[in-house]
Amino acid sequence: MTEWITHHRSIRVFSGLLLFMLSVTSIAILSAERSDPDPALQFSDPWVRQMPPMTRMRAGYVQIHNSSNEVISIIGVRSADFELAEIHRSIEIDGRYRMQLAQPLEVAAGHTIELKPKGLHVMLIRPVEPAPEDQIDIEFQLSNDQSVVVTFDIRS
Ligand SMILES: [Cu+2]
Repeated sequence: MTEWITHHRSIRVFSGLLLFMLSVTSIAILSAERSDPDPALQFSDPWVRQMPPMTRMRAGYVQIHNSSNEVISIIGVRSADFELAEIHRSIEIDGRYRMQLAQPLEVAAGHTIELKPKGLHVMLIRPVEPAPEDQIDIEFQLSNDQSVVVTFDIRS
């Protein structure tokens, strides 16, 4: 009888722990998808160039304005639709374009930077099947611990 009570108690402790772990997991998922309501950086005119479905890489473009009074850096980007996302800079060397990693990307206080063709871009690498057709959500992680989810339109 004593043994049964002990056993019963441990099940209750275990299910309590399981519930706790589940709620921590859901909080983590919610915060990963949540945009901060008043982010230091504002994103405008976000778009990704339409590519054939089999293309392994896409480029995203957007204007980024820093409305705060301090330097804010973009320290990471990610999208659930791609295995990997990075900010790159295209540079022309001897008439050929090459790309280099441009992270962290600093935006000076009060300034606007433009990610545009042949310049800075968000590189989206290896789409998760099925490849998105209309819109792509990209999350920007900022140096002030804010994160911003921006919906990019796919355009030709
Ligand atoms: Cu690139």
